[in-house]
Amino acid sequence: NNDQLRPVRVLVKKQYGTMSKHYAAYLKPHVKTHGKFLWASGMILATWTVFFILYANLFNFDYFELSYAGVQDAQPVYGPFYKRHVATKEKKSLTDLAMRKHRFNSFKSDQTPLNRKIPDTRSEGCAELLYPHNLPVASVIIVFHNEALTVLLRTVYSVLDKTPPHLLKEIILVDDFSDDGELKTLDLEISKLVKTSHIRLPKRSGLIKARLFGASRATGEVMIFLDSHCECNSGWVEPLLYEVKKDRSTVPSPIIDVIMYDTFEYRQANPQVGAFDWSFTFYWQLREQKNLTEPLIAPVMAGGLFAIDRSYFEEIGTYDTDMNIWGGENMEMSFRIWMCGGRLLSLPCSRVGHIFRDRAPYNFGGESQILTLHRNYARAVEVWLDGHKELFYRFVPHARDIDIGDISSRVNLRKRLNCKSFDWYLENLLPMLPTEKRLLASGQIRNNKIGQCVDTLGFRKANDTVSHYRCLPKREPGYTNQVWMYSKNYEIISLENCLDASVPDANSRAFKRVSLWPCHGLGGNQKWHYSATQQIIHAESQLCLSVGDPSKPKLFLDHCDGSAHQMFTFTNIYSQ
Ligand code: LR7
Ligand code: MN
Repeated sequence: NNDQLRPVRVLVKKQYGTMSKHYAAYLKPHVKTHGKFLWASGMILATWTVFFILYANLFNFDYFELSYAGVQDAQPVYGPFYKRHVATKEKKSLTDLAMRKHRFNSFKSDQTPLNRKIPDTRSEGCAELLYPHNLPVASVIIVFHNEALTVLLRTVYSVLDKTPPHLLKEIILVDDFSDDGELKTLDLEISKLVKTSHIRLPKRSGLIKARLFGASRATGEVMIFLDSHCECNSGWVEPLLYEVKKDRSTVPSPIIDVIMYDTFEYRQANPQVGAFDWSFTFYWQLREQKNLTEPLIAPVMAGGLFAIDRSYFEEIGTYDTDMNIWGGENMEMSFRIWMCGGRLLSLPCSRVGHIFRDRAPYNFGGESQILTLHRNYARAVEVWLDGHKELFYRFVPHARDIDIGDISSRVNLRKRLNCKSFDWYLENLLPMLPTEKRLLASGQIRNNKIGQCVDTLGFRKANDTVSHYRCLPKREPGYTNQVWMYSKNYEIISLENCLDASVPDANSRAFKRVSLWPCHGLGGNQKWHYSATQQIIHAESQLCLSVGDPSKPKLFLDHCDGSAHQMFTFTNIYSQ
């Protein structure tokens, strides 16, 4: 009967277009069951997919159990500013706002659980190591000025979660006179947490004094300092405490992983240690390791993240309390610890993430950042660098003119502790850093024909082209880009990089551009002879450093022709 067939015909038409009634009738029972089955299962699948996507997005699975903090249920914990629904357009403007305010994407942080999971980045073999149960107990000290609330809370949550309770005495937050309203609810948030307290300084003191204030309140055997935008990783604390327990004059740091300032992605860092150049710019030196779990000898600490025995911290002279706000205290402390009998380590088995940003988001208490920084540097230099301070001043000339105040108590401290010389420090910890004893010449490299100086133009990455520029007086910013050191290994060094040229094809009259490359100490493309005729000759190719040909790069290699375009003078030549 036709009435029963009608709806089926419609269905069949929809699916197969036109086809004979006869054929449709033949297909009828088949299509009917299939269609229903497909439709039903499709709907079920679609419902589940939609549900899953919503669920996974709204209720991020990516969080840990707050087991150590006493909260057993795994629940995502969001900061108080967490908003679930934000339109895409609004998202962008909130992100821009956050970047301007904190120099990292604090809006992204507000959208991320405080107890999010991060990958275990410890070096291979670390997770299997066993540590003694009776390690010293730690006070964690975190100083901050106008930190983003959720970023600060995540730092604290990660300490609570990743530190076995019997090893954590307390967490001391020191608020360095923040004036950001966002932090009003901090006390309330902290009152929900165990072992955590919060003190507020009565005036802006800078991170050095703020840390000292935290230290004065600490009661644990070991103090661990952290920046206020960190995340501690699995097993971070045991290796630190173990090294201090073995030797109380060891000051270990974790390997500092990277929390991306824009996406908040947590990334593993390579095993590396701190080093510096003559402008006191801190940089990381990668270290090859045979045994991946072995501690690394660190010439200097980055400054923010380290563990130290509480009584040793006193004994070794805490900090220079006349350093202001930010910067240089890590250099001073590193020199002091090494030269006065202690040592600094970086531990590949201890991992803590840190948000690195391009510049400070806060003011420097009414002074310029560079003045504060250079004053702090100069205080460290005058106390610790002995005869080597001239090299520092060559790169940071205006630091010489800064009033650095009284340093006598620090000089006395050095005497009292009977500390070794800076020569000893350099020989043992940074044998590659050029010193006057290791130099033939230094200063600006001036070409007399065009009256300009060889200049890095401020680029310091490997393979950046080197050029020339108007010779700058010492006081002008950019002067440092024209300071070179000509070493007894015949390298021409700018800070930690060397003038480098790959050898041009032997039969081409080709020039080659001259670039910067990390100094390798092997000669080769980094070996230059300074001739009595003032030529700078690339040893490998026997070509001369040249300027003044408009068809070529500003600084290039060419056949030596004795012209003034290939004659250079150094500011200082050292008699041997
Ligand atoms: O006036 C201030 N008061 C503060 O309490 C200025 C800063 N601070 C706080 C601030 O909120 C933060 O928690 O001090 C901490 C460090 O300040 P950052 O994060 O702006 O400094 P940074 O990470 O750029 O700088 C590194 O060098 C500094 C030199 O003074 C300190 O030693 C930092 O602790 C140090 N950070 C690290 O070592 C982490 C790894 C970075 C690297 C390399
Ligand atoms: Mn920091």
